[in-house]
Amino acid sequence: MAETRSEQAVRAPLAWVAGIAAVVLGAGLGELVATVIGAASSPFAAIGGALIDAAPSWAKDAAIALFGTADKIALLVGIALTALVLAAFAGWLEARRPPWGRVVIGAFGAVGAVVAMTRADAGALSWLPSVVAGAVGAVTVWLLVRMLRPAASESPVPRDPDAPSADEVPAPSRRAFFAWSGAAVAAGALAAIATTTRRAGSAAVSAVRAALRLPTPAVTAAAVPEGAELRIPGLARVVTPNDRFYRIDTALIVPEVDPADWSLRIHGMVEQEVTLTWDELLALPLEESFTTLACVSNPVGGTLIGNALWLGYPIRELLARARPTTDADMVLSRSIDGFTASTPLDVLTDDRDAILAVGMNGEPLPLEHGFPVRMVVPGLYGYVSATKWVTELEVTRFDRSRAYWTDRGWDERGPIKLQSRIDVPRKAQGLSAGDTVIAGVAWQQQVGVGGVEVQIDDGPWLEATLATAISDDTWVQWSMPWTATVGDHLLRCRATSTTGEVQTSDIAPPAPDGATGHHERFITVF
Ligand SMILES: Nc1nc2c(c(=O)[nH]1)N[C@H]1C(S)=C(S)[C@@H](COP(=O)(O)O)O[C@H]1N2
Ligand SMILES: [Mo]
Repeated sequence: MAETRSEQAVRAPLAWVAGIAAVVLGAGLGELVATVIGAASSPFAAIGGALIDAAPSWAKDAAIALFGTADKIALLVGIALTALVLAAFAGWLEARRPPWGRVVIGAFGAVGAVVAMTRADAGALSWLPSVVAGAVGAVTVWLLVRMLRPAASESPVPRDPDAPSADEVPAPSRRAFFAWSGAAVAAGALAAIATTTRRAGSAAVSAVRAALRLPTPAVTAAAVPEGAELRIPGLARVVTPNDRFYRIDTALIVPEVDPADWSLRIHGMVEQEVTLTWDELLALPLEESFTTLACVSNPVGGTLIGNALWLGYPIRELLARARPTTDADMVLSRSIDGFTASTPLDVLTDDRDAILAVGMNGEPLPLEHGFPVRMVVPGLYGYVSATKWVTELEVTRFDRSRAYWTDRGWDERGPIKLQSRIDVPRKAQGLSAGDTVIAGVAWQQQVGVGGVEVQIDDGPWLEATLATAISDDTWVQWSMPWTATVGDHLLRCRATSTTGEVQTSDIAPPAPDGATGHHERFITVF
């Protein structure tokens, strides 16, 4: 059969090119449509988000350990590479077994559409970008592969036996094939680039945030004490600037929540459901407080921790309006993108500065830190307390519901453990012998740090000097003079809490309830 012969005639590498060009064009246009429909509908974002949610905890831990806060970029690159391999396969399939290449690409579009619709932040049209991507990809692969088929199969005239054999595509049509494939790739890439500029340039919510003026606090935090900041080069600043604050979340695309559309619903085991709008929240007497936020995934010596001046309203006051029933013991907070955290009710109703925050270091929350409203709760790791883009507080019980991470095996309560870290001397640069300083930070929010000790080369533990703490809810800097001698040295630190607890040397990984062990640093002195 002429048809069969011509199908086998297409060379595999050309078929791969056809598949890749088709998918690049489809994906690019799909992303472009998503900028109109809403970022959550992006096929990449939807599939990436679903993968993040579906991934086993060990994979996520490994990703954070391997890529740190670049874990999302790594995931997107991984998805893109996988898509390209599948695209090449679909091109090959279209050449060998039409119409299966088209069908495979179309099916991926359909899967993307279903995934996009099942995301927590899906809109009514979230399926559209994936369907566009799939349809454009399918049609394009069909057209491109067709160009690769020898004209013979379409012509009833028997071929001249001296003409190029059937597996040779005539040069003119091959040139056309490359031209069209190149055009498809270029158009897809252009569409993708347009997507990024559009997102960066005209993001309406960024503009709203930039124009926003937060109200003056009703309760102002005391100024950072003189002596809280040791000003040692290389030592983490006692108040972390917003643009240096660590970011950890499951959101592949930062949710864009317009304050005008924001509201918080408090419901569940309450006597009175409460709804709060943005304007209502800003009209309340807002309070400032310094709280150090820490991630449970922070390894010993890690940097997934930061300290900021937050502005917000006490959650206890809002819960008092809602009146939780006496058998409730947990608040499940939910963000606009479906993330949830389970916080013990008593933690949210005692007198600590557990707040619904709108401000961070004198500015509205940055988008990636939860704009317009997030929770900040001193003393608990972020995964059980610090819900960003929060829209819902459901009062419930630990034995009735579970949260995003507790569902994946992490501890239900998540109190922050006593920890300390050496910041200087820095690891990379060698140190020259002589007088220098060892310095770092230590923390146990809600409890407070009473002291830090340093051990050099398995010698005695030596008392470091604590800087003035801002409060028990923040980390505190510490330092110790050191006369460094030539050679290799091992530095170690440990904190003692205000209650006399000494930071354990037992080594535990971050999962399931936070890393323990002493931070150690090897240093070569020249
Ligand atoms: N909506 C949402 N909020 C979230 C998360 C998330 O994945 N989604 N991650 C939590 C975790 S694990 C931590 S450690 C803190 C980090 O807050 P930051 O990114 O502002 O530093 O946010 C918490 N709030
Ligand atoms: Mo975290």
